[in-house]
Amino acid sequence: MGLFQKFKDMFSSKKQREEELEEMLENETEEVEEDEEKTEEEVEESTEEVEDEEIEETSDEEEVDETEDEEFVEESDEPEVEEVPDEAKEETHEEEPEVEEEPEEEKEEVVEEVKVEPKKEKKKKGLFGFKLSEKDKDLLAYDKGLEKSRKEFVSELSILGKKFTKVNEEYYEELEQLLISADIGINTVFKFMDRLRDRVKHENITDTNYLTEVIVDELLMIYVEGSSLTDKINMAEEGPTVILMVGVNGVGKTTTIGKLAHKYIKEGKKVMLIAGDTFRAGAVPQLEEWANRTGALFFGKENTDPAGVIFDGLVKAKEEKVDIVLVDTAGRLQNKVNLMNELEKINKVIGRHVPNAPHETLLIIDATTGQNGISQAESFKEITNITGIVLTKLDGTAKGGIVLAIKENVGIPVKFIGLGEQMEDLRTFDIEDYIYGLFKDMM
Ligand SMILES: Nc1nc2c(ncn2[C@@H]2O[C@H](COP(=O)(O)OP(=O)(O)OP(=O)(O)O)[C@@H](O)[C@H]2O)c(=O)[nH]1
Ligand SMILES: [Mg+2]
Repeated sequence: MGLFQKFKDMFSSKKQREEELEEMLENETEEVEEDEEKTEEEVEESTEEVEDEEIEETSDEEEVDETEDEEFVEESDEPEVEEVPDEAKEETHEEEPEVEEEPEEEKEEVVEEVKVEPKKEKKKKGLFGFKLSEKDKDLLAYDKGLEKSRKEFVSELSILGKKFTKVNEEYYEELEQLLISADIGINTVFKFMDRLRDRVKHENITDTNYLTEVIVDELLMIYVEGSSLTDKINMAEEGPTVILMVGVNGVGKTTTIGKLAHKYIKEGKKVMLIAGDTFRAGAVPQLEEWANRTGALFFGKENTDPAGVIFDGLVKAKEEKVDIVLVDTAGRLQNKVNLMNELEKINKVIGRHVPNAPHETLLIIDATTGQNGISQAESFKEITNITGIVLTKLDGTAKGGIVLAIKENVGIPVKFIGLGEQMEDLRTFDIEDYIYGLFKDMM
């Protein structure tokens, strides 16, 4: 069975690793539960342990309160506990509802109560904490982010195979509907159905269960076919790499910039965010907040000309020897000519300042908008030179088939996918992980 079998074999190691991870997760949860039953000293010990790990893990999450008293911390070895001067106690009570009474003699007890907190943190973080390799994180992020598509589309497909005992017209009609509702794109679906009918005739297939495998095989063929499109990000050989983000309102441009900043900073790069969306109220501070959260440099001014801000930002980026500049833009497509002119101006400014820049122009598409997203991609392609697509909010849709439609209709590589709202939830698009995330229940 062609590709299907090949993938099945190829994925056996992924499956095995996934099982290992699941087992680890189970153990981790048990471990935490056991922890909760530990005696007081044990709790104290384990808290120290967790804390060490926590400091590394959460240094960029601003969890450690810097206002706490150093002496007190040394004594109790517990950064989460703030010193409570007698006169300030009343106030603290309001902020910390768990701490009810706090006379001097009960302080010890209170400290213990608060000390239990890092354990909860550990439980919540589970496998996404500090133990996993990037590859493991990919596997789990794809698994979780594609759950909706997998559960709906793929299980519907299996049900279809069971519902019909024979391949007939009615079966084809339901299958066609199913593919269309998964946002595979009408043209792709028609082509696919023609190919499938041919194959059924040719190989004389009558068994619908077997046909389900053939369908997956054919879908994989579309995914893989001619996949010479590169998903690599074009990096500058010298000076800053400039990445421009475009896309209509609310698709996730600013969030994606935050996620990319986090990714590159983790890789040791110096990153600057430039707020080229100077018009929408709140857009500039929103980006600045991402800069603060990720530790990126920031450049932005409200109510000015975007090209001007980008110009000044790039001067600063060169001075500061920044490796990667991520430029946010306003998401307006109401007037195509205006948008085209503005992007042209922005591109000129960038190109004049940094040779061969922008190195990437990434179009952000919200996967939950389905075919609308495909039309946006087609429009933007006419307006400017899009070098890659970031498909966001895949975690919020059962229509994972949109990746296929983009490939067939737009012909621009998907370079990243968004699988959630957090910094960690951006993943480099990997066709194997994607296929596995979608079809693993059938493999
Ligand atoms: N579930 C989920 N939500 C996402 C993802 N990416 C972005 N979002 C959410 O989508 C919403 C819009 O994101 P923004 O980054 O503000 O979108 P934008 O394109 O910058 O919007 P404008 O600046 O208004 O044009 C926010 O609530 C994000 O948290 C994703 O991959 N998954
Ligand atoms: Mg924005």
